[in-house]
Amino acid sequence: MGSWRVGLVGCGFFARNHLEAWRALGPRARLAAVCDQDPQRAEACAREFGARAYTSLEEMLERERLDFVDLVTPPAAHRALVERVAAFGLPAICQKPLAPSLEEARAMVQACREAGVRLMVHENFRWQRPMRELRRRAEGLGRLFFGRISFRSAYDVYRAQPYLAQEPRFILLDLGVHLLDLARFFFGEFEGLYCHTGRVHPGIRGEDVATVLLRSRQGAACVVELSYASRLEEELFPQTLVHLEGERGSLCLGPGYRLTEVRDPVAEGFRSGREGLEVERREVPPLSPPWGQPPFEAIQESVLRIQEHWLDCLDRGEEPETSGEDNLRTLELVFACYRSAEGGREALL
Ligand code: NAD
Ligand code: 89V
Repeated sequence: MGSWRVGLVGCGFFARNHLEAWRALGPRARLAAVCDQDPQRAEACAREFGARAYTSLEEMLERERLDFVDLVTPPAAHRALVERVAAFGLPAICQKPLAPSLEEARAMVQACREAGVRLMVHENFRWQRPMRELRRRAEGLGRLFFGRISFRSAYDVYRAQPYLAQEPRFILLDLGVHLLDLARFFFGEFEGLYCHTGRVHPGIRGEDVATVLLRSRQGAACVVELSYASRLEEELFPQTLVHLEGERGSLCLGPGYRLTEVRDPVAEGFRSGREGLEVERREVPPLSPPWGQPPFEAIQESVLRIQEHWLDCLDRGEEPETSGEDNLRTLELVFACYRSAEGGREALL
């Protein structure tokens, strides 16, 4: 196992989680340099995390001997940075969404393929502990025929991420990308979808509510719900609730990370009625990392897990789960949602 030298670009709101995770993953990873176009941000980060500061990627690449680059900049900056890192011959991690358009995302993936370097999209929701637990247990449900993946909140996401209020395409691209990736994680690939979107908050540009009905290649239906306008009795941010039904039982991840599993212990395939069904309830809260802070622990833990996965892949020479190629299929779902919502009809994949 190596000690991998990391250069990180983009020292804003979310980078702190990456930086803390690299620190926690030492000595397998060693932060060598940070870069931000804002010199004060770069220097503050460099001081706090013991790295050298740069204001240009070019200079950082030329002066440092890096093993890979971790990009935590806004989506509009991703393409130029990923392509430059690839041309330099280094692997890259790029934050989600990979790009603001499918064309740009495809060009980035192609550039990495042609340069022969690995690209992982930092698609972290599937690395949340309850999601891994659901996926493991879903194997015992037989053929899945229904799912609901729901994120409904009134959390003021614009306070820490004010740029989200200015995005012409907001919740599907920023948050939907996570839940659509979860849908693929549980159900595999989809062949069609319907989507309805809306804007409730009067002071933002894009959509802040969306409902998607997906049809899987195996014939399952999965509903994905997204909202930053839901004033509910209990504010659950950033919990994602999941309900899965299969031929032999169901799984339900509810508020407070309560997981309920109902299964038929005897059946091979489908059996009618409730007789003999077993019910198991347990809690699967996130295991907060050392820097974890409420309410973000589930997300912070998933950052640590996906970065650890990247190091495992580098050690073993393997492709990460959410490689650039893989993530294109998630982004295809996102843009199919916009097509469906704008055209008022099913969008085929
Ligand atoms: P931010 O605006 O707070 O920080 C971005 C930083 O990048 C800024 O400091 C900016 O100066 C710098 N930057 C921009 N272009 C640059 C360039 N070309 N070279 C060097 N520095 C540059 O944004 P954020 O909220 O930290 O979001 C960054 C990324 O992280 C986005 O893609 C966002 O979607 C993603 N994000 C992911 C999660 C998650 O759970 N996976 C959560 C929040 C944000
Ligand atoms: O980009 C994101 O993933 C954020 C969230 C708050 C959900 O982490 O918007």
